[in-house]
Amino acid sequence: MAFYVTTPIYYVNAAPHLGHAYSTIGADVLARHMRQRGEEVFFLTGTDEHGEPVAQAADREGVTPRELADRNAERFRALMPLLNVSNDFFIRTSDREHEAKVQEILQRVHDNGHVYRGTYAGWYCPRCADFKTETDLGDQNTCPIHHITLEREREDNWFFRLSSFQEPLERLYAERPDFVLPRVRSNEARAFIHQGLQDVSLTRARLRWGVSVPWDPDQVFYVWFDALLNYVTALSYARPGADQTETFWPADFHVIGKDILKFHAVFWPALLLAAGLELPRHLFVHGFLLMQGEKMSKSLGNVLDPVAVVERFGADALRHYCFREVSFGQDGSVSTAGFEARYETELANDYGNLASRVLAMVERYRDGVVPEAELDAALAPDFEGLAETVAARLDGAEISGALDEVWERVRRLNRYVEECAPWKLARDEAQAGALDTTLLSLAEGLRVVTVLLHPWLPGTAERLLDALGQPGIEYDGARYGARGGGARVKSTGPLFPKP
Ligand code: ME8
Repeated sequence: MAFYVTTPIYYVNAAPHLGHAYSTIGADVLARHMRQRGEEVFFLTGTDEHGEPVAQAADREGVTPRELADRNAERFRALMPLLNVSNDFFIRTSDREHEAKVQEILQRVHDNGHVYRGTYAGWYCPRCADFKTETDLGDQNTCPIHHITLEREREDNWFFRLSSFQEPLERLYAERPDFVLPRVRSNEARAFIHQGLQDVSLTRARLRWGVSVPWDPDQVFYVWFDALLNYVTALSYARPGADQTETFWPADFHVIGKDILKFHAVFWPALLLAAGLELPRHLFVHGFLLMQGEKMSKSLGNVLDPVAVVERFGADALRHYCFREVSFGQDGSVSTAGFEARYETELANDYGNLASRVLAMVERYRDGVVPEAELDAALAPDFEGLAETVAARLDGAEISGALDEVWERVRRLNRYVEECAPWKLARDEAQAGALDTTLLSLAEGLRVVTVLLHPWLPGTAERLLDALGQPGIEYDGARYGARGGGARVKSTGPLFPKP
């Protein structure tokens, strides 16, 4: 079966920060898990390069939008391998193929009768690239997100008949309660639709940095329509010479932050319906990473640099921290101190020490070969149904919930070491059989949690499975008892050394 997951495409008006890394790692966890399950996966990320957010930032820096886009797109692209992110393609909306496909699809939307000429008069935030209603505005006509004073704009452009999708969208939300997850975000989208949908500008007259409108070349498409379409256009050219749309569309998950809910939960399905395309299966909407109580954002400047974190602690540590510290779907605070604490207590102590103890005991007591013995039945109930539970959680993109399930078992294995005290068994020849059972059970439990942890900790999991002499990460090996004894272990340095 095919599985298609996407991240938002990020504006190239500044360097990436931890918020961007967060969505991307979330999508990567789903992609890696599905590959373990043998699915054919396509995982897309990339950059959103048109519109005022980029044009104005370029102006401020005294470079052309193209120069700024080239510079920052490269930083986002380079971030992916640093984060151990396994995207299959990196789209840039300035790709010629993307632009051509946007023109083709939006021409069709026009020809299908969903577009008309009109005049926009109202408020617009060039940083959000969003049209604001009076009720959206903060004090003195400011953008409530960017705190900048907005101008009233008036321009002749082309409108998309969003209002005519009122009823189909209401039906969509009534029929598919899991179209938007978690449920609170679905309710939010429904409430927005319920207020009554207004038509929205499809094109901009005053801007040059964008995809030009085929039926009116003096205009460019409003950046959000150009951007949303990336999810479809990428499939047509990501693999040279092969159009993968049939295989992967509709997407299984668009992972997004709650700031861009309206665009994805309202504009996007309406646009797809207007273009005669199928709707994605789910949007998963996560919350904000906060720093000092505020949304981490480039305009507020309270950002953590993911590159610096990775250089100090490694990518896997960051991937683990994000989903342990903040429940995926909710807002939560992050900090360097919190990061260090979890690194120490969970990665270095809970997991890293467990791994080094198990490897060392097999080495010391059984010359480095995991004994062939009976598994300890005492651990069986703790692992019963675990792989299925983790898979079911991840089918709903519950990335923190799934990780919690596995971490409970990591802790269970630590308690098991203390309960069995293999160092005492080793002193008594009569307990040789019991020691065999304990060592096999520990090696097997450690192997199972490591296979399950692979989506979060891909580098660590590979290293540890190799040290256990059991390199496979396939999901059907994620059952306690799926492998027996006989493997030769080798030592590995500390998995999570002191930074
Ligand atoms: O909105 N916490 O791009 P963008 C969690 N180009 N996630 C965060 C975050 C935070 N503090 N800050 C950013 C755009 N993000 C458009 C998207 S999609 C067709 C076009 C993440 O660069 C989160 O996923 O402003 C959020 O939705 C996204 O970055 C916004 O990135």
